Amino acid sequence: MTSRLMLSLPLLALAACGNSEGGGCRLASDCVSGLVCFDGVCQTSAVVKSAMTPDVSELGDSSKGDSNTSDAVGTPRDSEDADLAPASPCGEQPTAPIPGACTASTSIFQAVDGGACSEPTRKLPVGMITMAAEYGFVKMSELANPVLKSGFEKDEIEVALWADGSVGVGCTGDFGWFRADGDRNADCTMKYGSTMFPLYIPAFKLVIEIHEVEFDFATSRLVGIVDRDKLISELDPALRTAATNTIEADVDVDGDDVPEWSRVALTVCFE
Ligand SMILES: [Ca+2]
Repeated sequence: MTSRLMLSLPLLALAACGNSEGGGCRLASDCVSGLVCFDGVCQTSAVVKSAMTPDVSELGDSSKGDSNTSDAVGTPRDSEDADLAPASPCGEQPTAPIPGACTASTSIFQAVDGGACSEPTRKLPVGMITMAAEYGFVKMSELANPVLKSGFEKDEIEVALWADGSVGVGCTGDFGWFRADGDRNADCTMKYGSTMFPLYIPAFKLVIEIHEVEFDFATSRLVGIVDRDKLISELDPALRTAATNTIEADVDVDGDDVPEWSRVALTVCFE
């Protein structure tokens, strides 16, 4: 009992003081009152808010931005192949067409009562994610992309596709998205599956759940929708107003003609 108390006292003292501006942090509570923990550093909310509010003139200048993200990158030199297989901006991917060699799913992600779960046919780690400047996340993509890039470079983001049978262009095996082994439930079913994608943003220490996901193996493009109110409510309180101004609602999910969710498009590249 005594030793526990002695251990916890210095921790309490740390929490009460907190780091000043520029100091390291994991959570807002690691910083002194009034500062926000962003990208591992205690910062004033004004600094973070300005980072979340991109210069509108910059957005205007890149008027080709929208078409760039999906089309220009894959501009084919070989126009004959282009119609058959749209190029992925990721380059060569492990999910390219398998000529006549698709193996079927064996239902390894179906619920099993008390048995051991079968290993996936393949696990494909994601090597990079880029958020498109499209839909409700046009402004957010400018902030998110540098964070995603450094997150992958520092191995802070782990997400993989687990396959049951052959997946990729032309094959119809089953698959799901996994951040860790724990994303497979005890009965062998999947926490996220193929229709939900867990997008971890290291600077926010937050997993954004993307719903109604569709992933195109040929173009590496993933599109889905995000519960905007839930996302904003999970953010550090100091960032909520800025996020409200940054993420636009563009999808009406309950049919009252007022949009409340936000569509997002990602390019998801495997290693
Ligand atoms: Ca609505």
